[in-house]
Amino acid sequence: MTSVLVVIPTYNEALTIAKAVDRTRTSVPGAHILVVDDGSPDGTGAIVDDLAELDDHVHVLHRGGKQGLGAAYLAGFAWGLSRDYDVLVEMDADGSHQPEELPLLLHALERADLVIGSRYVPGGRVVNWPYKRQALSRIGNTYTRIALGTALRDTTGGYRAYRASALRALDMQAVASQGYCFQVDMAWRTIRAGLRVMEVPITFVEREQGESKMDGRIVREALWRVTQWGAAHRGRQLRGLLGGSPR
Ligand SMILES: Nc1nc2c(ncn2[C@@H]2O[C@H](COP(=O)(O)OP(=O)(O)OP(=O)(O)O)[C@@H](O)[C@H]2O)c(=O)[nH]1
Ligand SMILES: [Mg+2]
Repeated sequence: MTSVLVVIPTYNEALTIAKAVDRTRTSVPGAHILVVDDGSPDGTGAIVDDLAELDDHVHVLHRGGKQGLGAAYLAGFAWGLSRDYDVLVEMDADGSHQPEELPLLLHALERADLVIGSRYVPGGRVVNWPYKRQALSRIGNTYTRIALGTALRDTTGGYRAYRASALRALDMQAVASQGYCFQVDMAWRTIRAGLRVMEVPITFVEREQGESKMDGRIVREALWRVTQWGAAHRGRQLRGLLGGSPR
């Protein structure tokens, strides 16, 4: 039996979290859920405390204040790995990721170490995203693919399933990425570790309630870091071509 932990980071998701938890419980009844809340001023943490009281499959990790998506996931992964879950899933609280599609990700994980729910492979869809937001995501993903030379179509996607063994094989202490660049960082580390990364199509739906935490700082961080990783990668390739050590 595989034990699955779905990690859901939250900051001000009082309007969306109960539904996300409920849909996930229905879709994969055996899975446990860990909500990592950064002291949301809107009371998200207290809502999940109530849910956890009624359901032993629901857990909460309360953190002091808003510390970014990456830090929340690292804390959630550490929580899950120390409790020996076999699979750790990343999912947003805002309804963009459909819990009903989780069985597809878990099924694909039988043949991979990381499965990314992808908007940009055949069969993947984006619903109700404003043109500007969609353009930013597509340009970001295309830039990442060219800079890093990967075949992945949705490196920034945040609906994912990792084998615990894959997370254990990565040097997560060294992950400094905070915003959605965290997703690129983790995918890139997984590829470089020689692990198997697979994309499965998902339908991504724009949030209907609550507010996005996406901002210019998050975009600048991603651009800066991806460019650095790309330059380092090309440098390694060049040294390899010139006969030196590729690393
Ligand atoms: N714990 C924690 N969760 C966060 C933080 N920032 C964002 N989140 C959560 O991460 C998930 C994704 O954040 P969103 O605001 O939806 O950002 P996004 O999906 O990149 O952007 P949109 O597509 O515009 O919604 C949501 O569940 C947020 O509540 C943070 O600093 N700490
Ligand atoms: Mg979102």
